[in-house]
Amino acid sequence: MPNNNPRIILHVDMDYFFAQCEEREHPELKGKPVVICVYSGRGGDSGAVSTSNYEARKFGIKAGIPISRAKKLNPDAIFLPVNMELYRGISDEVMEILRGYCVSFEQESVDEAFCDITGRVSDFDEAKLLAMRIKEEIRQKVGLTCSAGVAPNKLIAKISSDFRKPDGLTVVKPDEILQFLAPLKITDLTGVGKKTGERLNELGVKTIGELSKLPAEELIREFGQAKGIWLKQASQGIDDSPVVEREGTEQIGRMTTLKEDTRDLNVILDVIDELSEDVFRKLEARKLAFRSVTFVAISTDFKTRTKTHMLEAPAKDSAAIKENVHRLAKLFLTEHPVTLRRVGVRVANLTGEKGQKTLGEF
Ligand code: DGT
Ligand code: CA
Ligand code: CA
Repeated sequence: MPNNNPRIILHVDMDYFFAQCEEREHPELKGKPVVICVYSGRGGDSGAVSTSNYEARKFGIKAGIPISRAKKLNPDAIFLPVNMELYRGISDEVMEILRGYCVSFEQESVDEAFCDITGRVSDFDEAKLLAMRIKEEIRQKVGLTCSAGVAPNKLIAKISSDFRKPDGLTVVKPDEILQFLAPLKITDLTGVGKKTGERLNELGVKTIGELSKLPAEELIREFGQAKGIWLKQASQGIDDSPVVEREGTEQIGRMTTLKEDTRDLNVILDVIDELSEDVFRKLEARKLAFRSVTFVAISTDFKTRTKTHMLEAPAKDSAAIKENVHRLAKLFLTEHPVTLRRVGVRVANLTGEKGQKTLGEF
């Protein structure tokens, strides 16, 4: 592609992700301060805050602070333990939607992804409309808000998704990059950590604009060749890294809410057959095989549980999905005396046509 045709990259980051997942599962929490805690296992309140919703942030409760301190800041906040299964399930729902819109896709963490939408839209104005549509689809289908950034590369897309939060959308066109970056703090530059930030501050550099004016030689002297050059380029918004699927992260799944809460095996099997067909169609379209099959169950008490089976060899037929997920669902119901609200089917450990990993490594 000629250089005068800019890439168009979308970055999506879910708002106060773990806490927002809990709000979705427990609507009565909405409007109250919610704090998600990683308990250290040493008893009592020992441990740290993983994240908090915006109501809790008003009290100064944020990721990384000790739980005991959070409790002092607001003893009436709702404190919940991390429920990673729930967040992964919801993350899969979001990623599945995003994947549908992009030429290439890269999940960056449980709540973040890059989509290369070059060619899917003809310019940045169309890209903005697409980003709005994707945000709306996530809101309707998943029930969560997110913040998005659209820019000519991953670096600027990520910074712009963080620019207005929550529920934000920031578009930075190629000729707006320098003016967008100039006033931002150097630590807003993804990849510039606390230590580098402090060193740059000592050199009298506070903003990205100021950083971009330092001679490359000075940065190289200070930080070494690779990092010096990177800092010089990043401060000018230059980033050529491609959007590529990360190995092992890819899963294909479908979830649905049951018409009525039930633990009737036949009803559940009918629903998971339909979900399995959907999953199979997606695999078939991309000629992918899978090695693991997962049954996802969300019970009426809002707990998400999964059961996974690893196949001995990769499979690519719908029967292998259905048979395994049937067995897992039966097993699940015998093991758990619960009534189900939502169910899902998911396959993972995906491989390409010839059996190699979907990415790189042979
Ligand atoms: P945001 O994006 O500012 O609206 O808020 P979050 O909570 O989505 O923050 P983000 O995107 O940095 O992190 C996504 C999730 O990852 C977050 O909901 C909880 C988890 N997480 C973030 N920071 C920490 C941390 O320091 N420790 C642990 N255990 N989990 C974290
Ligand atoms: Ca987030
Ligand atoms: Ca994030």
